[in-house]
Amino acid sequence: MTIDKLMFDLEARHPGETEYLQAVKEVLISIEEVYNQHPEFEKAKIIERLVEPDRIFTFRVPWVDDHGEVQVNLGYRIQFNNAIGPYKGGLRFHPSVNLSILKFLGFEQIFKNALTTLPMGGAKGGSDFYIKGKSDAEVMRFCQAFMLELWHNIGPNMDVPAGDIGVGAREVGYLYGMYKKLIREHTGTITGKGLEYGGSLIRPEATGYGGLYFVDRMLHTHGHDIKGKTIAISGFGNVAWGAALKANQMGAKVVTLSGPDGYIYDPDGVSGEKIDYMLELRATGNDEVSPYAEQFGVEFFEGKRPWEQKVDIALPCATQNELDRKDALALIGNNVLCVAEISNMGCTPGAIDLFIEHKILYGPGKAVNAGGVSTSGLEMTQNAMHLSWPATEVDNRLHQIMSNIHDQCVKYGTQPDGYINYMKGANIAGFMKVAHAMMEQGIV
Ligand code: 2IT
Repeated sequence: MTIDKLMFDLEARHPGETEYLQAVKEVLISIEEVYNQHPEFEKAKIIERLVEPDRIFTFRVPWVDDHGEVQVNLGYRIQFNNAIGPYKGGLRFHPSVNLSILKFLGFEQIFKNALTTLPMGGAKGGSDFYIKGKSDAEVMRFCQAFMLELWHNIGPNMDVPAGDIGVGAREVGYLYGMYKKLIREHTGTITGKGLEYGGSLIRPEATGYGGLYFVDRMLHTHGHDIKGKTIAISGFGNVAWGAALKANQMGAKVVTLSGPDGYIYDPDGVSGEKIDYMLELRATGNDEVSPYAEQFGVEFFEGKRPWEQKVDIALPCATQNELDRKDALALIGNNVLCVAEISNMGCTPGAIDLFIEHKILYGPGKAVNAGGVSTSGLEMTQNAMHLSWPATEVDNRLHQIMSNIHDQCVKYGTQPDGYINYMKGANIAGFMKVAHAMMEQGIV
């Protein structure tokens, strides 16, 4: 494989899809060496097949707002790869959503899902619909219109969507309600469902919990204890919430949260009622963090990112490329111990290069945030068995899965000098599983 040639061809075919090209390039660099040790992969054009989705659906989503006006959004579902299980991955509703972003997310999802050890292929979907400022009735009508197009192409053994940014329990409920009405079956076709109709305990917390289990393992492996460490978290949603809850349980202190408006610094720690407050505020459709500063009398830094604060651990929990070279330099200058992405592709390639160069413990999203989709996989298992597990059962399994992912990263990512390159480890471990599955199933 020649990365330059592959990337050149891919760019010519998909001009301007920067996030997608970024995600592919990162994986190619990581796997180059092992790939070239397997001439059979090259012969079967594994890479050329893996980088193109199996299929992409794009559709128009017309709906009527509360003023009687017709609105038109775009909807997408990208079924990327189902070599190891049914297509699986979230739906993102956000104005930034475009084909490039969903293709990067779908591509990452293939390897993430492979790392979980559960039988799930990779997919992603969503819309440029913005939840902010919409009434409950508008959100419902939009979700129903979205599902009216999508339902033909999903199913419990075909493709199982879930939430992502802008798609939480409420949206999943409306999407599932319409799906069920159309198909006239109650199956586990969407995960992140409410507990009363097939959802799994721990699923709402799972991404954040899993992220902290992973960070705990990273620190432990390097002789550190998470207890007493200070943590900068970005974001203010479901992922940040679960991460803050678990960080507190583990005896660490979360000192920042952020939104599109800026970040807050809370030296006493985001804990207790403050964590509940964050969820309540989000439930009102607000994604800004400045109300927290007013409510609890802490400092608000308008238009800034939390990475300028001195902390032991940095956890991007918001969106892609939210931590760049400049942020990485600030963190390194402040002697950061560990940076772990709970968001997808939270760090830019330049930032990652710096962390690796400075031998900082760096955990990539596809490993660190895999707890969310893992618990979705456990929801699928429970639905297929027509039962629901108690919280401890789900949490224990989540714990085990995250430890296992950590150990796969160590196995494939330990460098000759002993430094663990978690990015390389995660990419190689995920890739090898998918590549072997593809090899055994022929040219399809
Ligand atoms: O990025 C992700 O892994 C998710 N948004 C969760 C996907 C899922 O199917 O639970």
